[in-house]
Amino acid sequence: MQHKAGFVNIIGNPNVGKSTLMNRLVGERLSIITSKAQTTRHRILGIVNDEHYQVIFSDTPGVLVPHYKLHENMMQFVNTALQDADVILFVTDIYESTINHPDVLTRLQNTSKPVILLLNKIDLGDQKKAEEKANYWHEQLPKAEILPISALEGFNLEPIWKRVVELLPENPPYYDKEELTDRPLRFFISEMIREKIFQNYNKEIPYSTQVEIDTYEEGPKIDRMRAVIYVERATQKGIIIGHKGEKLKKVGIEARKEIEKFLGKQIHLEMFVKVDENWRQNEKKLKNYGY
Ligand SMILES: Nc1nc2c(ncn2[C@@H]2O[C@H](COP(=O)(O)OP(=O)(O)O)[C@@H](O)[C@H]2O)c(=O)[nH]1
Ligand SMILES: [Mg+2]
Repeated sequence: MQHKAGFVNIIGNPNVGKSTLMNRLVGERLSIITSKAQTTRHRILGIVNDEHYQVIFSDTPGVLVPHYKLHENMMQFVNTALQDADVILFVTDIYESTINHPDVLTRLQNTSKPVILLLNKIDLGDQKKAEEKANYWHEQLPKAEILPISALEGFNLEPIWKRVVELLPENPPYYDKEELTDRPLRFFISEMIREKIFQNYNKEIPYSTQVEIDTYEEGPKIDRMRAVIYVERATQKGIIIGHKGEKLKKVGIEARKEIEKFLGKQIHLEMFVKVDENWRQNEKKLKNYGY
């Protein structure tokens, strides 16, 4: 049997469950998940290896019409993912009936790549609603295979696996078979902190925040790390820290627990808040932060 390998790219509007699905399929918590839109800012790879195949899943930012330079760069991740996919997993849910950006629908209609349309959050609706949506999407994307799923509850994910492996092209592995992702540990740690920021602050705060891991020292029993939280304005710094530092402390405790679970080891986490004026609008700063 020839070895199969390929890129299976997960695309869709914000909040439909792309990151939840990716983590389910990969079996690790690589992508952060919150109830807020635009949590995922990068393209994140999750690699699943078997003796006979290598599936490289990509989680991507939600499709949107850009308002910030950061958004433009986020959409760039989506566009590349549409281009280099061997299989496209287009995720929508039982409530949605549009794609936020018209170009993305056109590209899905015209692509020669196989598209599997996943109607997610089936756990929240009835059969009738799911059928309505399935009919609607069948008209929009006649070539797509449609599967109702619940990423959250792990419902109906087996057929995705089956089809994905069938559709994978014959290729040698692209990545080392031991590898789970292409990103360094520090990236995932900063993402876990960002997740807690999304969960603890409102309005523009989470969106104005960037997290960098400054130092990381591995120890035999405990790893020590220092994170810098960047915000766009001085007023936001005060909000992040909160009265007597209570708010930041809460974020720190929650993030530490998450990171310890991920690493399977105790950590010491130090956090600082700094202002980086209007970083979201500055191409050079965005590059620097990896966008
Ligand atoms: N009820 C339900 N909620 C889901 C499901 N999948 C994801 N969610 C929730 O939808 C929200 C957005 O999920 P996320 O994976 O971050 O979506 P993304 O923005 O597309 O990556 C989170 O609150 C998830 O818990 C599902 O199958 N059923
Ligand atoms: Mg996401």
